[in-house]
Amino acid sequence: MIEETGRRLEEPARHWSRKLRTLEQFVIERQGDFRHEAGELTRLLYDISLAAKVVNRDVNKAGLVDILGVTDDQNVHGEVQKTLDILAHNEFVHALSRGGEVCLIGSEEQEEAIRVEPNGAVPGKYLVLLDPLDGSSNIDVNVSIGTIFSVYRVPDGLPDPTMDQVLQVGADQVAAGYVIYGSSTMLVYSTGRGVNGFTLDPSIGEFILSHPDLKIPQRGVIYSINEGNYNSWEIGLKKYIKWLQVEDAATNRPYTARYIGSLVADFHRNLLKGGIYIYPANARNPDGKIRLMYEANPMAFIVEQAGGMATNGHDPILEIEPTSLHQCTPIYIGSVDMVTRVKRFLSGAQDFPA
Ligand code: AFP
Repeated sequence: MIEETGRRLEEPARHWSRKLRTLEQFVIERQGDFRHEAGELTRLLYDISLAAKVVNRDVNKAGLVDILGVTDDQNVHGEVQKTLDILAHNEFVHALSRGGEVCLIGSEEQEEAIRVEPNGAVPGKYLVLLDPLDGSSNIDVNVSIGTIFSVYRVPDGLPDPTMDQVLQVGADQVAAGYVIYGSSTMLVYSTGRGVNGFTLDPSIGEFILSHPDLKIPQRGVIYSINEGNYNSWEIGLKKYIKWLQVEDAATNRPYTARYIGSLVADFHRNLLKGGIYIYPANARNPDGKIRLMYEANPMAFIVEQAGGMATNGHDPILEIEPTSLHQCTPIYIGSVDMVTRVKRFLSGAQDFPA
């Protein structure tokens, strides 16, 4: 476009910005994918992304707090970590309480469900379950951490439900996602029509579509598991891990071990590159350590939408009947070929010396 004076109005930078799709624009464009009232989900995802930006800012400041000892009452190591956990919990709860879409929140940081007062005459129709800061033991060593969220619709006819009344199998999630606070900050989510990833551009404060229609490779060469617990694993898992470590050019073995100890970070890497994340039952954690409702289910929803697989070793994660908000489950999640293979070892259909 040219002004009367002949000066060009369109600068190259403005032209470039037209190609960007922000999370908000994308969610609005894709409202038709959502089987319920689309505006509600748009608002809910907006609230989540806003809280994520605030938590991102605080996570980035954590190191500075460490060095500068910013406030008198904050003492460094364990305290900073604890403070960030609670801070993230508060941010997400506040953000989700504002819009009026949510009636109940379940958080890893709080034993009891949080009831959200209706914002007007009509109570919220959604239940949100979240792990506000997953992998928090990694905060003070500057390693990636994340937030995981899971969204369900509350069945009609339950205006003031209790958590027990609305806990549902993972297959009933209407949306799920995670935020990874890493070398860059990303938000990855699905409403059941594929998976899309957005990278936070800190200069404009927006999540920008960077990974459209994510698909996990069908097979990978990365396995992520805390091998320190080897001695207390079931025999099938021991055999599988030994099988992965044998040299065999035809199957690209030995595979590569990568374990950060942050589910979000390990999962995100395996989603992009192909791989398997395992947290099995062990002596200390007979039901595993990963929480079904706000860790396993949302990640299973994402991985299945990306063409991958998630199981507790026998059954699909998304079909496990929940019994309580904080229950744990063993989890094997990632590329289809790898999850299928480990299931064969667990069932005894494939054998190898442990
Ligand atoms: P924290 O949030 O307590 O650090 O737990 C993180 C987590 O639930 C998951 O993100 C890790 O993969 C897993 O625990 C690590 O557990 P181990 O330290 O037992 O390997």
